[in-house]
Amino acid sequence: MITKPDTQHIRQYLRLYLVMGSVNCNQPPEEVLKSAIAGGITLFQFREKGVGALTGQAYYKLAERLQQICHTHQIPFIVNDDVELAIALNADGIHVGQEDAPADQIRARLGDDKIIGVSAHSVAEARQAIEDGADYLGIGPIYPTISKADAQAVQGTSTITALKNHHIEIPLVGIGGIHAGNAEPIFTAGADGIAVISAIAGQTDIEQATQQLNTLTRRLIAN
Ligand code: TZP
Ligand code: MG
Repeated sequence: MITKPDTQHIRQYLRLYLVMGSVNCNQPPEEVLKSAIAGGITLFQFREKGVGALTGQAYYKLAERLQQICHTHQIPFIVNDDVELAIALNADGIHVGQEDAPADQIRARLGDDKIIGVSAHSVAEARQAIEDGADYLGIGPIYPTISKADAQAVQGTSTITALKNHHIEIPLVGIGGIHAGNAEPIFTAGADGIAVISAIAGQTDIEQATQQLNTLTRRLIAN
């Protein structure tokens, strides 16, 4: 476990955010995560969802192993949706959607020292999440994605731009169909980072793909 980062550090953690579970991997997830860390990811979310997702003890054990790898390399370990798992593992944080409990209720269960991310698709949803105490917002899908069956409509960078126009200053990460060739507009619009599944987990050479995104996002964030 890490101590809860302040807002500026959360921005830095969001720069290159790997989201994945076993379903997204063509190699053992532990190997995918180790290679991605070697390539330079800054944050990790365990998202075990979709056809063939692990359940029960296998789900829990995988989460535990991935958390251990994150811990060794001081990468914060975020759990997707599952408050019970986040509590059981004493994870560094959780990421929830609009269909999940609001951030204030989750905070009451997890404690003040945890990172809470919320998916938001509009200025209204963003304002509510901020009021509820979210630490960062996930915005997407930016581009078409094959990794989320129930994804909302593709929005490009319009929501990020709208949030910035409303002077909403919470850390933001874009997600959905992002790869090295289309990441730039997301940073230009004002996001602090990109969250990806297939652009890392779906690649043959995970470390090299991550390195490319690492170099690119470092450059884009500096501009
Ligand atoms: N939420 C919105 S799009 C998405 C999630 C979890 C999937 C992102 O996966 P990919 O492969 O990077 O498009
Ligand atoms: Mg959810």
